[in-house]
Amino acid sequence: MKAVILNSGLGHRMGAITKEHPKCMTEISICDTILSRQLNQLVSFNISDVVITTGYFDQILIDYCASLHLPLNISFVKNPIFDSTNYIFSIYCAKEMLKDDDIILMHGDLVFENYVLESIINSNNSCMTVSSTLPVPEKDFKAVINNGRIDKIGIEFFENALTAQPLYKIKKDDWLIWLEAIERFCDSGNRNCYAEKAFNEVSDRCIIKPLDICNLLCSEIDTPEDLESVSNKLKQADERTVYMCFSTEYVHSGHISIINKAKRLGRLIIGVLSDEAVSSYKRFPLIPFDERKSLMEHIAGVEYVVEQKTLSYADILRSLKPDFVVHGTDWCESFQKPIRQEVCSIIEEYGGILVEYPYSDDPKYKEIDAIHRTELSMPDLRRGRLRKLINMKGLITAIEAHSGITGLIAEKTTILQNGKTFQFDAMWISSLCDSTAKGKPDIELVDMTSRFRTIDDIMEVTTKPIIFDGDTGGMAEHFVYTVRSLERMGVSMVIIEDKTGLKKNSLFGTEVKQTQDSIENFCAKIRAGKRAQKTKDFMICARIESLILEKGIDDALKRAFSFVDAGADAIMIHSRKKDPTEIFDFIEQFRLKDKVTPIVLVPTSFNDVTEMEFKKRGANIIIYANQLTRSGFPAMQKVARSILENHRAKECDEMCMPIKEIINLIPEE
Ligand code: SPV
Ligand code: MG
Repeated sequence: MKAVILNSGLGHRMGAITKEHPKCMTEISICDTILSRQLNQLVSFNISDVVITTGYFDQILIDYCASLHLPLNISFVKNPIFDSTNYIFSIYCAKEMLKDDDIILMHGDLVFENYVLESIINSNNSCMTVSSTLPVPEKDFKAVINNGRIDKIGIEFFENALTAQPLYKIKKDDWLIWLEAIERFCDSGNRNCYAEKAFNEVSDRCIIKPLDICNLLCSEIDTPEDLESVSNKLKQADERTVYMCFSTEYVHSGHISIINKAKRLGRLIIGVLSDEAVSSYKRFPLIPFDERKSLMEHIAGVEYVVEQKTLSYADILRSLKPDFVVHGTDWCESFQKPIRQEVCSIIEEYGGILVEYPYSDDPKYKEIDAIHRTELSMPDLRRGRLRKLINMKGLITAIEAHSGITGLIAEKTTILQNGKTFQFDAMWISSLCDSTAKGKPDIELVDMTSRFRTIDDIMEVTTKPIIFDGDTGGMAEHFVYTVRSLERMGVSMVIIEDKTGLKKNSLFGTEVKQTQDSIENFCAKIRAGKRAQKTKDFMICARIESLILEKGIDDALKRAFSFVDAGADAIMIHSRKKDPTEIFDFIEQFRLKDKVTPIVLVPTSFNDVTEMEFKKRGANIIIYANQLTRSGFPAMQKVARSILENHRAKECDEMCMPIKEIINLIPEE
């Protein structure tokens, strides 16, 4: 693309200002003339070929351009009869240079802001800037618009006309038509009119669309009064703010490229997503908020950095009211679509503009992302993340996983609700579900080697922290080996229950024979486990079965305090009652004495209590212990029955996940 700047005119209406130099060299701010600003703008949009038509003070103009030392390839074409012709003839003089490319055509006295130039450059069709919000001028250029395209351009038309500025992008094919008309005009001696007069004769073939820039700055300077008003408008335009939000932990060339584009539009404010917001929709950030913020603060041209606490932009946009919000086009189709819609409606409230740049899906960026994912799944990083999440969020959630595929469901399921995203924070490797998947009863029959195999399957395809259901922990002498193995694998927490003998699932309660271990024995097991562990991240959680075995709250509390004294990093209190009262009472009384030890709950029975309520009362980990298993198997039974009943699979097809979705869930690399 080539730029053409028409600078042959006299600019006599500027009076003394243009006594010693052409109009385009008029200063419009402390650092710019009209021309230096235009040329710098072209440089910032990577347009390097420029044709400037000259006339009046041509050598001064040429020397001035050289003095700017810009990386531009400028060709100067002098209109030898500039004082007796109009710019139609200047274009005619330059015609041979203008036949091989799309062009950006502008008058030399035009001042416009970067977003206007960007919109022109990015337009897919030939276009001219018009404004639907500014009053239609008496004397200046107007464009007559019919059926979404420009029919006529001139000062004399009023019907269906909008105010228009001579800033165009003309695609090569359209330009050759217009240029031919210009040639015809000039060859027949018609050299003293606007070049647009020639366009008006071919507008049925040269398709130029109006590009509505509303109130953005794009004005010509014809008089000293124009100069004052445009300079003032320019000051306002220079104050425009741009907002972009990042969750990234590293900055690559793709980020720098979009930041540079955003900076062109105004003063760039960067929002950095809080750790909580990042982990709610993506994954736990390896680099904490403060470091990510500082990373952004050190990028040249970033005005300042703010924390964005939710994925939703609502609060931040309402408080900052940026003129532009910049984002990659990737959110048009991703689960962030509703976030985008919300941004659009909020900025509409105050007249902001959403600017979207193509999202770079360069494989090298995907590679960096994959490396990060791999890092997150490494034992050391995965293990420590549970504690960090509890500290960060106060209350975290875990869902059961018993295989690679259920692990992927736990890993990837994300929902967007009221501008916030929700994911499970961790995975629970339930003894009940692990046994059930193997068709075995939950009586510690599935041995540790097999249970570890399940963990390995899940770990291989996920990154989230793992809480392992260690049943009774077995004998203390065995438990120490379990602790070390789990720790080595990168499991974050083991929960062992204070039962002994043949363990039965707690949800059977007193319907089956279950024996609670003595406080002394169980404390000894906890101590042995704590002594055995090698890292400080690993957590041993003591699970108290007093309520399951109907021994009452006092027994549960006594055990809880003893287990914490023995070194338990967390306690789990279990109940199989629908009514949560005893759980609430336990938490209340436990918290009177112990404000810090995390409390774990498995609300399978008392399932009408919300996470918010548990958090308010002082719980820290909520485990959805068996819902994937309990929902998956009935669906399978139904499908199996349907095939038997119909002697074919057609009837059950609707109940089945499309193969494409399976492919989405399970990536190949
Ligand atoms: C499990 O999921 O295996 C548990 C929790 O231990 S519960 O089934 O509620 O006992
Ligand atoms: Mg269990």
